[in-house]
Amino acid sequence: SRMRLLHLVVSFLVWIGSQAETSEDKTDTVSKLDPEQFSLPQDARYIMYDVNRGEGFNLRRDVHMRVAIAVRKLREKGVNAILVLPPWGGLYHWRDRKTGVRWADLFDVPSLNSFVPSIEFEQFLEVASSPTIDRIVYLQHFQEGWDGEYVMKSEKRPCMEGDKYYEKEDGLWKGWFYGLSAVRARDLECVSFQGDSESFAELLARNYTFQSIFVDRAETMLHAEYGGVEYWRARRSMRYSKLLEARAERFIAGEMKEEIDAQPLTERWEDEKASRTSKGGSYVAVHWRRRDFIQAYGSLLPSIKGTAKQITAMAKEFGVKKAFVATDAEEGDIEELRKHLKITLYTFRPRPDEQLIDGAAAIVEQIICSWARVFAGSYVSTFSFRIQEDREIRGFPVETTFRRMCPDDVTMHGCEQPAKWKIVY
Ligand SMILES: Nc1nc2c(ncn2[C@@H]2O[C@H](COP(=O)(O)OP(=O)(O)OP(=O)(O)O)[C@@H](O)[C@H]2O)c(=O)[nH]1
Ligand SMILES: *[C@@H]1O[C@H](CO)[C@@H](O)[C@H](O)[C@H]1NC(C)=O
Repeated sequence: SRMRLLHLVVSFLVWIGSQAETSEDKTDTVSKLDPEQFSLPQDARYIMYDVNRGEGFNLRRDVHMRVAIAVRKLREKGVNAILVLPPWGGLYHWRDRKTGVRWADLFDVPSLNSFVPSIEFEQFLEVASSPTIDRIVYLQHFQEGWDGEYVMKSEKRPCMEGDKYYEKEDGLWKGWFYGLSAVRARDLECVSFQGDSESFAELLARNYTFQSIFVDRAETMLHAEYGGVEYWRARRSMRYSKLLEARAERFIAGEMKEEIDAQPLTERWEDEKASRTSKGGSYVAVHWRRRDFIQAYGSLLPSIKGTAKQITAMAKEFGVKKAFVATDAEEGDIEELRKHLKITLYTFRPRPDEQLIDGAAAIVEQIICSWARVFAGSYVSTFSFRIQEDREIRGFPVETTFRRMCPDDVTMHGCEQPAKWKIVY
């Protein structure tokens, strides 16, 4: 554990060093730390969070950005706050039922760390003197609703439901801390909260002294500016793990025999520049969300035949003969789709010996979609939204990105196209 602690301190010094290099960058003064006045872990404040249990992976990524932005704002207020990355797991859509998945298995943690200091939960447990968190703050709504106008407010209130998820044992609170059974919390309080990452940072700075705090139902906190510069900075720092990027590249080159032909990522996300010149491989990509979405949105989604028709039309429009489909569909449905298509259909399925977890395979599919000549997503799917963002970051023309698959009967259901959340720098 001493070795690991040393490793953590070293990575922090590296991180501080990387901040120093960018000292000309006037927009990025927040994360700068003075190593003379800063020692680990004494004056650090650890912030961890969780999201409503039923929420899926890609909405959780969005909540992560809200929290990361809040932690940055807290640092601007002079608090040496460090974001603890919540292990992934217990997700409804992951059929392998994996828990305790580290962020490093899916994302580029050094990149996240250069937006706001971030450590894995297991590293937190190593630096913390005990696996006991100071306080759980359970965010809830105001029971009386929001009275017409939306104002930022927060107030400690009796728990409406928060205490049902925790149980007191030997004077400490027990609950779901990412499935790690030894973790406890000293205090639990419920806070009725109506506000964004800015007002949340204010609340933390003003009302709490803590060494470690666990914010439950973090999705209650809204974005201060959805689609604004800070949003995109957080999003750009959320790069995928290099291994998964490489896996997607191998698939495109090896299986699809295509070239990527997109603006390469710069070494650091901070150096990325606006561009609209990427062409992408000569294939169309579609996110074809099935399973629970069919129950939820039924007639707003295309049938299998309708899907084939739209893929064919899009391939024709862009003059390509290959299609990649990211999908959670049953194999039988994919086979049927293939029968309706004259062009070659590709799907990504990892080999068993690769030991790629469900969550990682899904990301590989997202990456492959993000490098296509054109992409069409599924209606209101956050999985699709994240692909659109990746294409914005990678410099694709807007008209190749913000599309969706339409229902068969457009005259009856319409086919409103997705909002164009264009990247801003
Ligand atoms: N491999 C793979 N998995 C997918 C695909 N679409 C959805 N999934 C899985 O299902 C999950 C979908 O949940 P989210 O990531 O929350 O996205 P969403 O489409 O908004 O779904 P909801 O959470 O149900 O609203 C993904 O994270 C994957 O685990 C796909 O095209 N390929
Ligand atoms: C935070 O502190 C202020 C001022 O002391 C108080 O009015 C407010 O109720 C507190 N909020 C919470 C959520 O504890």
